[in-house]
Amino acid sequence: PINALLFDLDGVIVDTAIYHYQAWRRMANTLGFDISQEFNEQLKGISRTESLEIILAHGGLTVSENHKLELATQKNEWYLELVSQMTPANILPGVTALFGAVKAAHLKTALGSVSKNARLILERIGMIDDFDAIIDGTKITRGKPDPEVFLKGAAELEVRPDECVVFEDAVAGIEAAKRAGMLAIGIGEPSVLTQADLVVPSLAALTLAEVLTLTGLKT
Ligand code: G16
Ligand code: MG
Repeated sequence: PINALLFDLDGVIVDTAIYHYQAWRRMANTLGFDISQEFNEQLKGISRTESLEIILAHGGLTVSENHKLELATQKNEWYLELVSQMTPANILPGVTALFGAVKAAHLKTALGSVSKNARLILERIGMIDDFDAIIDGTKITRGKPDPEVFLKGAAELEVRPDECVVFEDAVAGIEAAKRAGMLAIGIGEPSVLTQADLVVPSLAALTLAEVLTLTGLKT
């Protein structure tokens, strides 16, 4: 049976992806190049340091480790300026209703995000007390697609991986969930999230009852 629901943050609970993109783009522009929204897709669910490496390679730049640290810090400051404006109105459609049903059914919930700012964002949107466990970028050593973030979530909730269903919008996140031995529901496009057990356009398109019938689909 499914006993726990694990949620990615960015792109599932809130749409901070646009803020990450704006902050990275601002940084790239100061370095003399631009990044497209299409390019940004591959950064979803990827850690800050790995994202920086991918962007620098895209711009054809080699910089010192010290300079990398400065760039990552500057990007994060710009990102946090955008996050500081967030309110509960930024919670994505369907999230509040699903959490209501999950609590009523006494199922466990965990956050599984590689972001080091996850707690701050949950505070801003008023959801910090809605999770039984919060696994974020400060608790893991390997980012998605490594399954660590979700395996730690299951461990903290004291459930087995095969009792968990993961909600993810990123290709790397779906891969992490499957490598963890969990069911994976993709939020986005079926043509992009090809490894997911089910793909929906948003959490608003899914009821808890539909989630719980998924066990039979497991491959
Ligand atoms: C999120 C985003 C990534 C971001 C990462 C690290 O992951 O999808 O784009 O690079 O967090 O964030 P920060 O710089 O705040 O530590 P997730 O797992 O929530 O989708
Ligand atoms: Mg995400």
